[in-house]
Amino acid sequence: MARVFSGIQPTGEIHLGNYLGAVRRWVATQHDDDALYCIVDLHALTVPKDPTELRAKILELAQVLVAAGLDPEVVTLFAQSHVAEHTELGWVMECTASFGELRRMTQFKEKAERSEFVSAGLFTYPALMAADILLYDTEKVPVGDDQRQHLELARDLAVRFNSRYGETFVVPEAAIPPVAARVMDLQDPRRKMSKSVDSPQGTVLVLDEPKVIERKFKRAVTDSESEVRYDPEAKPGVSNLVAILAAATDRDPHEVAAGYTQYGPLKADTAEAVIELLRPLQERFAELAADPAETARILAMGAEKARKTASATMVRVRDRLGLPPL
Ligand code: ATP
Ligand code: LTN
Repeated sequence: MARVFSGIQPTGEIHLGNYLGAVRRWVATQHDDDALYCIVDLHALTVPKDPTELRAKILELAQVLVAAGLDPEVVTLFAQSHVAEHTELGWVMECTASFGELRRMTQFKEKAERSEFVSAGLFTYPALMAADILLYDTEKVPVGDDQRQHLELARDLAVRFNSRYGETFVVPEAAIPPVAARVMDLQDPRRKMSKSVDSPQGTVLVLDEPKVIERKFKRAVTDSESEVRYDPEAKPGVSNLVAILAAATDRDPHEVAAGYTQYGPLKADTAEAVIELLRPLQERFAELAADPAETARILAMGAEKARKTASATMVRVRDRLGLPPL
């Protein structure tokens, strides 16, 4: 069984892009791999957050992940801040990465441009992400395409550390979905659906009520011609709808497109497929949300499992670096 690790930020609401691009695949492969899924709450602190809101978001995210079908008895589901080794190795990774390397990260450049206050943590974010991955001898990291550059850095840091101090870390591989798992915004289909961009009508949340989902799809931006075709370059809006319907019903997008001649029925069927896809998740979420103590127990159990591997890795790292043993 391959060791798998991935992370998701407890910021904003989980949307259809997170679900189709990441979470659904985590659920589908949970029995084939030895997987850890981490709610990266320390990464969320790179941008100032309201404490009450953050506390609620962490619980809600854990509940959504379990409601989506992740079984906390099968995978290790935990909060990053519960395992102190993440920050410890994060510092070591900051001392392994160069300033120039971090400065080249495109996510940093984009987020820094959009922000008034740019924290030092936003800059060193990829070093903490490398630590998350390397702590667990991770072989595969399932992420969306947007994380490719961060993963390359994690690999470079593992190789550099190993060559400076001797074999310590497994060098991880990215597992990026073969079919374009990049869900686009329904109002601006040239931009990916995102938690941190304000586009309430363009973002379908996994916890949206059926009526709301229906309305968002009905108002989705298409284009002036009326032909239905899967062609993301020339027809990004229509192709996004086709891709969502194809993903929701496990079909090929070209085959899906061939079944339609008008936008109206395509929108209606996509909305219905998404509503049906999310229905079981929404029902389970309602039960889990009613019992926050159970969610806290799940996270505590996950942290305990994660800590075992993480602390063994840190013993090795300290020894390699010449730091005194604990
Ligand atoms: P932000 O908008 O703040 O960057 P995000 O919506 O990208 O947040 P993350 O928590 O950073 O969400 O990512 C969780 C996972 O979801 C990652 O593996 C990421 O690659 C994937 N993901 C995010 N947005 C999309 C999308 N539109 N389509 C497919 N996958 C996505
Ligand atoms: N940077 C990622 C979240 C993340 C992550 C990780 C993903 C933090 N640590 C480790 C994979 C492995 C994001 O913004 N999606």
